[in-house]
Amino acid sequence: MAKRMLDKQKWGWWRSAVFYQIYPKSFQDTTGSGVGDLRGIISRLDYLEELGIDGIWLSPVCESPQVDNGYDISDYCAVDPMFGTMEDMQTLITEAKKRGISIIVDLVLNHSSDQHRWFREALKSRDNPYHDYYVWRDGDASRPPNEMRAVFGGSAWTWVPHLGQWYLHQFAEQQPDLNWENPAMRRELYGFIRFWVDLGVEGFRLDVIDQIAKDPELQVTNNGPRLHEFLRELSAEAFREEGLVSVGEAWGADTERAKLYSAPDASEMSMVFQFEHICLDQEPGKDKWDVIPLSLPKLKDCFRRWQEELHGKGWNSLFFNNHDLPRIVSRWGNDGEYRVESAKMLATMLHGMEGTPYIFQGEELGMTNIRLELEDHVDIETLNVYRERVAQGYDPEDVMASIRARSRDNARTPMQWTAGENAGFTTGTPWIPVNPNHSFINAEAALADPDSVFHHYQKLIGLRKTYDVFRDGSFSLLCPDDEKIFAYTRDTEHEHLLVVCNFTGESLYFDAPANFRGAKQILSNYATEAPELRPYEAVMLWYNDLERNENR
Ligand code: TEU
Repeated sequence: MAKRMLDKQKWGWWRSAVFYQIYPKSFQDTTGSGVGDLRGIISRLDYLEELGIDGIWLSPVCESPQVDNGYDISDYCAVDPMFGTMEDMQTLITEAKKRGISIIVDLVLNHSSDQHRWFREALKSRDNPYHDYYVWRDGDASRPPNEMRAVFGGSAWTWVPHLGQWYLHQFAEQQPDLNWENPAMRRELYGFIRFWVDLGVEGFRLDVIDQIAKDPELQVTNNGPRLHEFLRELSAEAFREEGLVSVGEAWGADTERAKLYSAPDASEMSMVFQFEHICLDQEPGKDKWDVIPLSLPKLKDCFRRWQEELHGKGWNSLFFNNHDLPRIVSRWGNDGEYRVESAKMLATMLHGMEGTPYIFQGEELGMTNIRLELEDHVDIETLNVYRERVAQGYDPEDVMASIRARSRDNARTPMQWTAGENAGFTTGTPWIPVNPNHSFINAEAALADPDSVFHHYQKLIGLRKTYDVFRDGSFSLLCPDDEKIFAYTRDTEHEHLLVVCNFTGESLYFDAPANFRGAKQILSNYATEAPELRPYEAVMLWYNDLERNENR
């Protein structure tokens, strides 16, 4: 299918686009260091062009001590030497653009690294001009200001004896939170953003943007009192003028908030990237490590609500995977016998909806979770939870079971390019183990097989560019209580799309709505048609009632 280029001068081009997330550390190494690099990404642009994507969300490549794999930035305007040089970055932007691919960079504006010049200055004295760039509380060493916990474990406060103060960090101790109440700090951040705009990037993914407006007294930092005011200023100062795409990561967004974030007047951001559909398998009051069974009706209801409420009023991201989440085929699919079918089915279900789809590297190959021993894990969150839970008396075997299901390292194993050594990712020693299943799950094999998961994603991307109903259609959920089938329609005035997905390994029957009788099957994950829905089968039917009437 020939790639249809989007007119990126037009506001809202990203509503017809499909993005691809690259986690640079694990994508392609060209130096033998065992860590992916920018030249590696450049060498794989043809592959991404063939897939058909319109933009790359690049996880952070700025200078960083890598305590949290680059989400701890020590210089916002420098490329970490581990990934290459600023020249490599420039080449990546230019080469991607030639292929119709925009580069969207990750902005970590909620916190910096403790190695950032600002924080080092801030530590010098309470009167240092940079001291107020961070969030401090006076007190004494014996008792943190409150009970707030850090996402990666322990208290969210760290004591600095020579200042007699605590500083706030919602994530690791080495990721002090920035003080957005300070206007000089905010202005400096906008300057960094303009630096990247001048370099040629076409948008930004804003890390934990709902956590920037803090009110630590409340012990909750999501959706703080001045959040939307800050976002409007950020947008006006840094990207609204040029119509650059901006994607806000917001774990705390409900549909009402999301409408503010992604209002069509572009006063805040282009779209919201929220996680309600991901957190459904988490019980209230428990955390993600307490794995509970999945409920398809709950998942459907969640998608229905977001689809209905944002239609015409906001814009959502569509994703199942990113660098923080386990592989979807190992969660909602079947990573054994029906890996290929279920990977395609999940993609079909997601890409048929309203929003901008994101493919996380390797998802287009149907990459799976990995089974690692504790000593092979790298992620700070994973290692901390093991330590904490075992100390609390949990059975280490149980803790390992939830780590295998939930660890972020599942997403971070190297991209599987070939069946050869280290999956073609590196000639050195990979920084994190390569999944042994690269012997049969790899890009080389996928490209050679017309029925591969890769080619299914390629078709989905092509369909989104062919039929406006993918962007514009209103959503209606069918059979909401069915525990095995996810089916919905999308409708514009004349175009109609039906998506039917079997979430089980059984054959099932499904009665398509009468108006779809005789409609064209535009996609399926089986080579032949059958009266029943086979294991993990997914189909898309489409018709345009104007064309139909003409044919009559
Ligand atoms: O993630 C935000 C975030 O809250 C996650 O860390 C999430 O809570 C966690 O994965 C759940 O287990 C962003 C980045 O995507 C993540 O990689 C960073 O570690 C984090 O922010 C801090 O910058």
